[in-house]
Amino acid sequence: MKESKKVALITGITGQDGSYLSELLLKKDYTVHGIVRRTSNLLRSRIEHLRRDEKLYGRRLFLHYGDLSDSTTLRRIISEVSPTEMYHLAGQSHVGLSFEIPESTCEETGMATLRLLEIVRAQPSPVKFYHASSAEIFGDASASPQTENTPLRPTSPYGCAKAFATQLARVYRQSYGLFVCNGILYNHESPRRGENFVTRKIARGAARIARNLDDELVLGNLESRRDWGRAQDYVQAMWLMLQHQTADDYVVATGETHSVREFVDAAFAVVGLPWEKYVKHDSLFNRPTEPVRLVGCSEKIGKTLGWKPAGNFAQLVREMVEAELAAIDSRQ
Ligand code: NDP
Ligand code: GDR
Repeated sequence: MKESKKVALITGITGQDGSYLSELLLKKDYTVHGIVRRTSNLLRSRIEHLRRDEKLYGRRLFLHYGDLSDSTTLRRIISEVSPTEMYHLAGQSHVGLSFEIPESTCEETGMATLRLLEIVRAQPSPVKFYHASSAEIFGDASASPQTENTPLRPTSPYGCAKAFATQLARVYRQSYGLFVCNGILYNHESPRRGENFVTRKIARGAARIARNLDDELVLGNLESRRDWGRAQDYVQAMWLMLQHQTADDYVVATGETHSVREFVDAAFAVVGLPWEKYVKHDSLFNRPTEPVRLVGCSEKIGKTLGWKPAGNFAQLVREMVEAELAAIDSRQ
C-alpha cells in the first residue's frame, strides 16, 4: 500500500473533535496517528468504528499510548511519527469542572501545550501545529462580538489555562518562526458531545423523558447564552488553518447566541413535550462565575480561508435529539 505523504498526529483523538477530525483527514488520504491515554475501559466509543475498519486501522490509522503529563513519551511519539501536521486537542475540557480541579486543568491545558511546543521546536523537519484555543479566553469580554484582537479576560481556571496556552502559541510563532495556529473556537456540539455538557445533557434528557426512561431533567443557569455551532463544520476550520501559507489565529463562531432556555425549548419541541413540566433547577450546576457577552466574529476566517458555518441552531438541536432517540430505539 502506498504511504500517504500527509501525516497528522492528533492529541485528544478519542474526544468529540478528535473523532470528527480523524474522519475528515482519513477521507483526505492522510495517515492519522492519535495519542490515547491509558484508561480502565478499552472501548473508545467515538472512534471504535474507525478502529474496527481493517482497511484503516494499522494501515492509515494508528494509536499510541501517551499522557499529556508524560514528556518523554510525547517526545518519542512525535519523533517516531514525524508528523507534517499536529492537532493538539487533548485536555480537561469542562469549564465548570475546572473550578473543582483547577490544578490538573491548568497542568493539562497550559503546561502540556508548552511541553508540546518545545518538542515541536526541536524537531528536524517543520511541523504545522494547531492549538485548540477557546472563546473562554475572552471571559468577561471587553467587546462584542469578539475578534482575534479582543483582549484576553478569562473568568475560569480553564479560561486562564487556555489564555496562557494561546499566548504561548503566539510567542512560539513570533519568536521561533514555528507554524502555529490558534483556533479560537466557540462552543460546537454534536451527537458525540460529552454527556455532561449542556447541549448533550438536554438532548439526552428530552429523548429519555419522551421514551419514559426519565421523568425530569436537572439543569443549572437557563439564562446563560452561548454561540453554538456544529462540531463537524469546526474541524473543517482546523484543517483549513494548517493548509494556508502562513500561520495565524482565527475566531471560529456562528455570530449568533441562544440561551440554554432556548435550547431546552427547541429540544422538547422536537419530542412534542412541554419542557416546563420536566426541567428542574439545581444550583449545583451553577458556576462561581460565567463569561459574559461571548459571541464570535468569524469574518477573518471567512475572508482568508473561505470557511463558513453550515446549518443553523434549529437543525443542530434536531440532529442531537434525533440521534438520542435513535440510540435509545436501537437498544430496545
Ligand atoms: P473532549 O472533552 O470531547 O475531548 C478531550 C480529549 O482529550 C479526549 O480525547 C481525552 O481523552 C483527551 N485527554 C484529556 N486529558 C488527557 C491527558 N491528560 N492525556 C491525554 N489525553 C487527554 O473535548 P472536545 O473534543 O470537545 O474539544 C477538543 C479541544 O478543543 C479541547 O482542548 C477543548 O478544551 C477545546 N475546545 C472545545 C470546544 C467545544 O465546544 N467542543 C470549544 C473550544 C475549545 P479521553 O477520551 O481518554 O478522556
Ligand atoms: P461551556 O459549555 O462551559 O460553554 O464550555 P457547557 O455546555 O458546559 O455550558 C454552557 C452553559 O450552560 C450552562 N448550564 C449548564 N452547563 C452544564 N455543563 N450542565 C448543566 O446542567 C448546565 N445548566 C446550565 C453553563 O453554566 C454554561 O453557561 C464549552 C466547552 O466545550 C469548552 O471546552 C469550550 O472551550 C467552550 O465551550 C467554548
